[in-house]
Amino acid sequence: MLKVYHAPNTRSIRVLWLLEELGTPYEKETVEFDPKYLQSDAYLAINPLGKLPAINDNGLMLNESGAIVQYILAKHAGSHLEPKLGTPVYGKYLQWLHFAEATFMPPVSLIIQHTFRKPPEERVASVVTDAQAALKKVLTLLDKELATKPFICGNEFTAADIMLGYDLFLCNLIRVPLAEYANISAYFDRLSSRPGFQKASGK
Ligand SMILES: N[C@@H](CCC(=O)N[C@@H](CS)C(=O)NCC(=O)O)C(=O)O
Repeated sequence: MLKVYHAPNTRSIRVLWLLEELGTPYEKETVEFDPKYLQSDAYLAINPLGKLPAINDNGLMLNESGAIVQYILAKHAGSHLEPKLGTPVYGKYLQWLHFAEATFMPPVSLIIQHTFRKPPEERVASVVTDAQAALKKVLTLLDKELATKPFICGNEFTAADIMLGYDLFLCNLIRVPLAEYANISAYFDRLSSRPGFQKASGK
């Protein structure tokens, strides 16, 4: 059975949420989100980068959340969580799926690092200012996209919403003022009321 290594509030929420939406059985191992454990030989044997998430699917180890999401979906080809291959919306779906980690997350991670994680003497205020400006562009774009549709690909909830939903969960956690973006706020309410999200995020 597919095993997911998880820690609360981390990107492993994306994987658990996807599995919950698919209704597929899985095993969850909750690990300590502590550098000592993540850099231990025991955990580095699971993920050589010492990060979360990681999965073990019958000996196949993967550790990049977007790739894990695509891998699991490929095993559930034709599921309700992806638009049909070959349709124009499929291209948009892939773009949003990857936008979540490749474009949305970097400024969020920089804000977290330089506001909470690094020791105060290593925090750089201008990094935070620049990251906030980059994040504002991302949120403005997303808010505009969501003006006319309930989910990022239209009327149907897809795995791209799972990828983006985690980003918004994290924004909320670090008090990014999402209330300034009416469409995003309504979207996040829709996403976070789903039982799969609530189970995955421990809410
Ligand atoms: N691009 C990777 C990022 C993984 C990542 O940075 N995970 C964070 C938790 S959300 C982590 O484990 N951080 C621990 C560290 O960097 O020491 C993914 O999407 O899986």
